[in-house]
Amino acid sequence: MATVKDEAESRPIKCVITGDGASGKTTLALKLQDPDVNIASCGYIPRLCDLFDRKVKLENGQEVDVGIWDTAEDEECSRLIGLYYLHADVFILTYKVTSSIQLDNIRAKWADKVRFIVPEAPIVLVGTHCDRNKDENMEDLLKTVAKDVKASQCIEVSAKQGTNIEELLREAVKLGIEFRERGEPKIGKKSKCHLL
Ligand SMILES: Nc1nc2c(ncn2[C@@H]2O[C@H](COP(=O)(O)OP(=O)(O)OP(=O)(O)O)[C@@H](O)[C@H]2O)c(=O)[nH]1
Ligand SMILES: [Mg+2]
Repeated sequence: MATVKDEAESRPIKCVITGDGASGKTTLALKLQDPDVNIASCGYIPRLCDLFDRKVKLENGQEVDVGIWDTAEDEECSRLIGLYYLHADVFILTYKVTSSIQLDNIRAKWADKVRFIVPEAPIVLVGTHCDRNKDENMEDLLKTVAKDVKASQCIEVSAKQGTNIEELLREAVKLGIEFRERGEPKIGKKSKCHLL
């Protein structure tokens, strides 16, 4: 007979995407769910918050169910956002590589919000829109922010061009599995930024 623990362990990995408005969360969630989706013509109508399911095959052949939770910076969603964060296995915190303000807001706002609900969960800092020119000083700021929020990983992606989308998903899933299995991700040990 399955126990409550077994059921908890067989839940899909919960991956929550959060960050400033217009930082590319919904576009990224759609692309993570289906790498072949044509963002420009998919006809998706954004809602408050949304959940997308996907199966991911890891390098070791293991197939993992993932729930990708998109959130919005909307006023109504802000009130409920803690509920969306509950039981997350991994957080993707987004900022546009063209905006040092959005990156700074990760430290000033978003990391505290997620750590308040799931203090030890791994955080992946994701610079979106990497098909565009970066803001000056971004690399230095990224190093500081990643250290301050104890990010487990930093990746730049472009949902428009499909850059690093699968890499991000596999990395997030690995961190989520590790967090769930051991309950102690590698936060605080090292903060490595892979600008792929
Ligand atoms: N050039 C470029 N544009 C992108 C990329 N990802 C998203 N966008 C565009 O950025 C805009 C905002 O993207 P959304 O995905 O709606 O942003 P969001 O974070 O979900 O916004 P809220 O739901 O309002 O918080 C849209 O016009 C997207 O088409 C990208 O990788 N490159
Ligand atoms: Mg959105």
